[in-house]
Amino acid sequence: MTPGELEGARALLEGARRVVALTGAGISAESGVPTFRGEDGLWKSFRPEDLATPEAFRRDPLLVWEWYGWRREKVGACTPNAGHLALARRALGGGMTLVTQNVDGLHETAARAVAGAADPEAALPLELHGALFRNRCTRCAALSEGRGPVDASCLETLPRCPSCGALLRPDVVWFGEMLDAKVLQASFGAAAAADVCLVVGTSSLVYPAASIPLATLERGGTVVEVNPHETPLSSRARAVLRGPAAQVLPALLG
Ligand code: BV8
Ligand code: ZN
Repeated sequence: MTPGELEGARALLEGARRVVALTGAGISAESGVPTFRGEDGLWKSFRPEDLATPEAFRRDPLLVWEWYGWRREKVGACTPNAGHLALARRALGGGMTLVTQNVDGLHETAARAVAGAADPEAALPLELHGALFRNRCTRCAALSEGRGPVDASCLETLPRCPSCGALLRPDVVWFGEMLDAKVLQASFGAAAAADVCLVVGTSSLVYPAASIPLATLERGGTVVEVNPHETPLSSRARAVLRGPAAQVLPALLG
């Protein structure tokens, strides 16, 4: 990333009335959260179709809960990095909608840290794929907090619904499942109205999330990509900043 590229991207963002920021697992990499398809990728040791699908959960709820229990422990020890904080500060200033594919909750933690006693609302992200630390009942859909350790040693010790006693699941969107219609509509609506879509730390492989920047492009907006590596979106970006989010975002948004 050259100073000229950074200046060009800064000018695009400063000139934008409305910005949508779309983030993926890469923005949390420097917080210690493993990405999905990187070297230490989560999927490396597991295959998505083995674990992050409703079929897998029906077939082997113990294995799926064991994986999510491990992720909760790992992610629970992570804190937002300078990239999350820079985005939260910019979003609190107004004019930016934050949309994330991540389920780690680090954008929300960053929003509350930056807002302090002020209202964090403007920096709370639209969570396309749900939340790792939230449970949903497989029968009555009641939501509950899911932070503690998960005992996946047998069916009897798996998390149960406090209201109806049925088996709980992590409140995330699995492959083959629909995303929340309201969240999708808000995300695509914001992208269609945006002058710039800032795309940070995503391989742009998972749909429909990967279509969000296209909604900005279709309305004549531009894309700025922050990613150390090339992605299928890179060729559509007006500015590409090839660097890690925790370094690039403070320089870009600071
Ligand atoms: C659906 C939650 C259908 C669970 C996740 C074509 C069109 C439409 C759909 C499909 C299609 N083809 C296939 C599909 C189905 C599928 C899909 O897109 N598959 C892909 C693999 C091709 N989509 C779905 O199933 C979706 N549902 O379409 O429903 C439907 C329709 C009608 C009726 C019924 C159903 C649901 C998708 C959601 C799946 N759930 N997660 C959980 O987390 O446990 S997806 C999972 O991947 C995560 O959410 C993650 O966020 C997401 C995307 O990955 P990334 O975030 O991009 O992370 P990745 O590791 O891939 O990349 C990291 C990037 O960061 C890299 O580029 C790297 O270079 C960069 N990076 C690394 N370090 C840094 C960095 N960047 C910056 N700084 C750094 N330091
Ligand atoms: Zn229930």
